[in-house]
Amino acid sequence: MEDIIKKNDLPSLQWFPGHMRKAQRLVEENLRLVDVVIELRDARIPAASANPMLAEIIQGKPRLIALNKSDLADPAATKAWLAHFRAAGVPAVAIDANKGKGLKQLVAAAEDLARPRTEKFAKAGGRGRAARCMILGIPNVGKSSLINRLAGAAKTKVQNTPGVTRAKQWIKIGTNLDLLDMPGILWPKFEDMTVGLKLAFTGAINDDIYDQEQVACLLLETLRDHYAARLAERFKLTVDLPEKGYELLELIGRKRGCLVKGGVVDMEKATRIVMTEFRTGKLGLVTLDAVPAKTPPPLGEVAPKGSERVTEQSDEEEGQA
Ligand SMILES: Nc1nc2c(ncn2[C@@H]2O[C@H](COP(=O)(O)OP(=O)(O)OP(=O)(O)O)[C@@H](O)[C@H]2O)c(=O)[nH]1
Ligand SMILES: [Mg+2]
Repeated sequence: MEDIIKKNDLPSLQWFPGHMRKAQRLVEENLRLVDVVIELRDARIPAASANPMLAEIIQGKPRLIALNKSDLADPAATKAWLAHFRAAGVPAVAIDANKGKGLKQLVAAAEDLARPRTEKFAKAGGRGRAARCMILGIPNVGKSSLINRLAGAAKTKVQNTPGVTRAKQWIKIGTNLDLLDMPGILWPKFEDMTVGLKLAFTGAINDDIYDQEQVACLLLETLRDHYAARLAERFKLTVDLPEKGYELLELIGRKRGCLVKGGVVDMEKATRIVMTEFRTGKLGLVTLDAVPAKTPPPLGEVAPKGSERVTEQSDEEEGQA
C-alpha cells in the first residue's frame, strides 16, 4: 500500500482543529457520566478507523471495541483482529449495526466491563444501578445506526420532552444498561496518507475531499495486489490485469459498457461503479488493515522499558485501556 501511495501524489487532507477541539470537549464532558465506553471501529479498517488520541481522551475509562460493518469485512481478518485486541486486554466484539448482528454480545460485554463500578456503588450502600455507557467513533462508522438498533430493541425509550431544557437522554437497554443517546465523534488519523486513503476507500471521508477517479484507481491497485482473482471474476476480466489503476479502471468501464462517443470510456461512470461495488461488498469481503505483527523479544532478552517496537501499524494505545 505504501508503494502505491509513493507512486501517486494525493493532496494532504485538511485539518480542522476548531471542530476537533469542540468534539473532544463534548466527549470529555459526557465521559464523566458513563461507566464504560464503546469504541466503534470499521471492521474493514480496524487500525485506520481508530482515533490515535482515544486512550488519552478517555483517561483510563473501561472501554471495549466493536468492529462494525463486519458484514463487509474478511471474516478471517475480523477474527484475527478480535484476538489481537483481546490479547491486549481490550474486550472486542464484531457487529453489524444494519442487521443487528452481534448486539447481544456487545451489550453483555459492556455490562461485564461496567460490573466492577456498578457493584462498588451497590456495596457502598446505594441501590444497585444500571451501567451507563456511550458510543465513540469516527464519522460514518455507524454510530447512529447502532444507537437506533439498540433503541429499537429496547422496551423503554426515554422520549425527549419538548420545552424542557435539553437533558441527557438515556436509552434503556435491558435492565442493566443505559446508553447515552448521543455518540461522541472522534477524528481519524487522517494526516497519514495511507490511513487517509483507506478512509476514502471505505467512505469515512467525504467523497469531495479527494478526486474520486484517483481514489478508484488506487483502490483497484490495492485490490489487484491482494484480491486479484476476485477482481477478475467480478468484472469478467480474462486478460492479465494491467499494472496501472487507470488502465484497470478503463478496462472495467469497457467491460461494463460505460462508453461515450467514439468508444471512449466514461471514466466517471466507471469510477462510480467501482466505488459503489466495493463499498456495498460486491467485490467481496475485504479487510485492508493487517493485524500488526508482534515480534517477541529474542530469548533471554528483555525489551528495555519504554522502548517501542516497530510494527506495521502503531497500536501502542491498545494496552493502556
Ligand atoms: N454494511 C453495513 N453498513 C452499515 C453498518 N452500520 C452502518 N452502516 C451504514 O454506514 C453508513 C453510516 O452510518 P451512520 O449510522 O449514519 O454512521 P455515523 O457514525 O452515525 O455517521 P456520522 O453521524 O456522520 O458520524 C450508513 O449508510 C449505514 O447504513 C453495518 O454494520 N454494515
Ligand atoms: Mg450519526
